[in-house]
Amino acid sequence: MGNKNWWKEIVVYQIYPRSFQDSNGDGIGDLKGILSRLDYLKDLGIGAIWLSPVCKSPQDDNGYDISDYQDIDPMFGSLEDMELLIQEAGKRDIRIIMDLVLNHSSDEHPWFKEARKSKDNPYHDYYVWRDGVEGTPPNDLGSTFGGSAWEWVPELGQYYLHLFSVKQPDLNWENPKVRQEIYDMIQWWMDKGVGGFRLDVIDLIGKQPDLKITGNGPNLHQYMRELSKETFQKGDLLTVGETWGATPESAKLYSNPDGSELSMVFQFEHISLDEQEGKGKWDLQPLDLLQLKKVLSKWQTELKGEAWNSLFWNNHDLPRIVSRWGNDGEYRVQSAKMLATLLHGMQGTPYVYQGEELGMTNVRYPIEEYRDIELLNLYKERVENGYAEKEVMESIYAKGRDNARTPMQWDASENAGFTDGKPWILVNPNYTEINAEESINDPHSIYHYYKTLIQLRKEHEVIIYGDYELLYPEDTNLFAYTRTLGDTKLLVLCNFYGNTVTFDIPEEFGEDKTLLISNYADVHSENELRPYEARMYLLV
Ligand code: TEU
Ligand code: CA
Repeated sequence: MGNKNWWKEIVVYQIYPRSFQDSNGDGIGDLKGILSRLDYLKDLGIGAIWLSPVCKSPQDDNGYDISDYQDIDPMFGSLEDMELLIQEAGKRDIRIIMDLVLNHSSDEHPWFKEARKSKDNPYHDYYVWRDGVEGTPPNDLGSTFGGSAWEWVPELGQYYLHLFSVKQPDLNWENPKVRQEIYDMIQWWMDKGVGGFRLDVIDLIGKQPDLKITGNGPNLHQYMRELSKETFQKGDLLTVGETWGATPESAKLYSNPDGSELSMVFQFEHISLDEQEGKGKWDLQPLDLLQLKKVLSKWQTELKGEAWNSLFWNNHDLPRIVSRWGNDGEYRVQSAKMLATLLHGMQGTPYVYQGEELGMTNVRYPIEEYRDIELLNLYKERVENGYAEKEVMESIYAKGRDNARTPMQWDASENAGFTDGKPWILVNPNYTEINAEESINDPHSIYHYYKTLIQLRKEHEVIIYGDYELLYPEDTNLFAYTRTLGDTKLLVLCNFYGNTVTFDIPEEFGEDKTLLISNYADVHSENELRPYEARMYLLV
């Protein structure tokens, strides 16, 4: 594959291994399970798989707490299984993108076990420590998972920093030894033939905790450039950073076309639009479509020619988009297809999260059936602070990360074909109607719609490289835009809601246009869109 822009032209599929396919009956997905589903992924047409972490981990944060970066956790399989997966995926023109968690390790990593032994241990400064007095943390920095970001270690008389769980101590990127260990580890994975890396919360590695700076620290891009030069630039990789604080300006550094940092980043500005101003993910407000149009269009136009977008609605941390911003009841199929059309018509590399192609939905479980540390900590914190349990549960139903982590729904057999054991988390009860087998057998399913969108991207360069222009910016129901590449134009029309809307189709899309895809069987009227109706036209 000599095409240096291959990562701009493919669609990536994210697998959350724990919930994808179990092969040995322990109720937990594993690498052999993924191997058994490679032909399903090949048929879908994707070009790379982003694997959430499978390295050795005590699983405090489901693998985002790594205790050995160069070995596979036995619950997922072995290094040989990983090497076989890389090889078998490669035979199907699918690259494997590893999830690198470099901001923190597990507290069970040998480095941290050494570091906490004494202040003069050679590994002590692999982490972030501050002298202190018990009960008086260095400052009020908080952990994303609740409580203080500082944990007291009595035998040292010091606190260590953990921006996530207590079992996820932050690595000290100011220490060149830490950086070199990381570069050596990445090179080791590159030598095994991985096709790229997803970099967990990479915008935090420049943190200055004494100044209470966490994201976008002053040395961040210096570290990014060194990391890229010492590793990624020595290969032909897709590299994507998770950067919650990215702006179009910083994205032009992260994904500079000169390759000095990464291929692209996940920015989350659109994802935060249904949060109450300054309150965070659990305090909800309805999405304002005009805001969504403004934000997504800004990212389309401001990166043009200077950086590259990722395109996503879902991942393992986010609720299912058809429940969040679609209609997972009467119009589940139409709205899931509309959301897919809206995203896959844009410029950038699209990411499909496992089950998104089936229109999998959120769940509403009793609290004891949830597993995610983030939402369980939230529940405890808010109920203890007097929030009505019903209100807390509504936040969890809407935004809890376990919405994305219920097992992949393969068929209507017990546990949706995910496991013949007891699943680590309940399967969504709607698996009898929503599953891959049913979708593959239904030519009008969301699955076949995704397959067509992925194929259209391969067939029409305008979808990959065309310039974006938003239409009807003030329309509060219609999200429509064009893409232009030379004489070729694409028109994407999406009715974002469940009422019928009328509009005037742009004159230039008069007669000789071609309908590429639609989520209704017919075109009732060119200047009308039925509930959640989406259409993509080509003009050459
Ligand atoms: O996520 C970073 C992060 O801040 C979000 O997960 C956060 O939990 C937010 O509430 C999501 O809605 C990354 C990984 O994707 C996540 O799974 C890990 O838990 C986290 O980092 C720590 O490694
Ligand atoms: Ca298993």
